Amino acid sequence: MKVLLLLGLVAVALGDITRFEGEKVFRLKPVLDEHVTVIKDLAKSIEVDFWRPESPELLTIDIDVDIRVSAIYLDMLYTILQQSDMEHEVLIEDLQTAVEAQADSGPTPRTHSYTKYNSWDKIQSWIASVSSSNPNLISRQVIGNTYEGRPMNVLKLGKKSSSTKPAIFLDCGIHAREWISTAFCQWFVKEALSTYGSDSQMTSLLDQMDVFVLPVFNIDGYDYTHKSNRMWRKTRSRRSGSSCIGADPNRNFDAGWCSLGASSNPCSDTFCGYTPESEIEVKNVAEFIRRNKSIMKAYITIHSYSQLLLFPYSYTYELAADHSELLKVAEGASAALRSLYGTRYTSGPGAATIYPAAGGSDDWAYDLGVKYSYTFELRDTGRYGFLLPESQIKPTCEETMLAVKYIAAYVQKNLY
Ligand code: DDK
Ligand code: ZN
Ligand code: ZN
Repeated sequence: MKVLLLLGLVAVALGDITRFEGEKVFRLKPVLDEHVTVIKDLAKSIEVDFWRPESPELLTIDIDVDIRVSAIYLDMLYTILQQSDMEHEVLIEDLQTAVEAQADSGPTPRTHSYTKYNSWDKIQSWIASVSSSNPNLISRQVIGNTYEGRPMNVLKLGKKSSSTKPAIFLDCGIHAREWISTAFCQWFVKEALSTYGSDSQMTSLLDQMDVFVLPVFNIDGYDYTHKSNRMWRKTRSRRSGSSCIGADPNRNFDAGWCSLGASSNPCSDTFCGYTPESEIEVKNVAEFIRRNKSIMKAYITIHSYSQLLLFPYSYTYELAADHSELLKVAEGASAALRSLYGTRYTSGPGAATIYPAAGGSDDWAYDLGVKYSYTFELRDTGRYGFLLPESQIKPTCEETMLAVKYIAAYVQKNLY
């Protein structure tokens, strides 16, 4: 009894972190309608965490499905796979081992590092110091607080000017568990500050335009992935009437809201929220972009994983009015990205390239009038999934910089 009590106290003190011993990540290959039904039924009877696509509503035939299943359900899964004769492979043998292998070995640095996955506390103090490092190039503003009350800082990068400049909005960390995304925004800020004046493209970009960077969109969720559950995706908002927490911020924008590829079930990982912009983080960003609508020329949002460069639409299969131009720029950006390490990206409109998904930030920004609207899905294609090792932060960010700079240069060239 005393031991139990003690263990309980220790767990509370440590903040009860979810462990993943014996859990596996599978890639299933449904090639028959029956296979799709089998996976959907499975999701109803046992707990399945969908990694790609990110919820059972999004399943279709001939598209690989990555799922996480806990140890207690493995026997059942194997039986079902055998009975239905569905091809599959194991991507991650033991998730807890993979979680632990994600961080580089060696001591954890006390300070912020561009080649580590930093906690929110470290990112917050980094925001404070980096934003006061060079007043001629960077400033910050708070666009509102998260559900749990954390301030959402937007960093404005660009040569100080008395006139208002055309701008690009870049956000990272809409989804909590996509840690490589959050790492990229920090990398972008570092590169902008350190290459201004030496890199002619960066210099001209920041002379002519401002880049607004939101380093972590879903701060509450991100903090939760560090302290409690590495696999959390959504916000952390609560409502009386449901015991399930959070909504998917990338289903909560007012763009064909909750019509397609989103769930109205508060317990789903793709829950669209109770109303458009019900999530305060989404509302804060939408209001900031609406307020600055006249200067916003591009919107870029960073996710993982799948190596895709997507553009509108995702809420409909219809092609965007600017489809051919958006595709041309995406293909140029993907080629630039590939030139560094050979990493291959696929580009195309969201609905046809990944899956239909209404309520996304890119579709919303595009319909508002921000023509160059892009969603990146960074490395990898499933070997590590969300648990991309820290050793890949540098190469991933370097190659992604080339694509983002390609888009920015194109936008800049077509300003007037
Ligand atoms: O939100 C998603 O499910 C993925 C990133 Se994890 C992107 C879907 C396509 C863009 C949505 N407008
Ligand atoms: Zn995402
Ligand atoms: Zn993703």
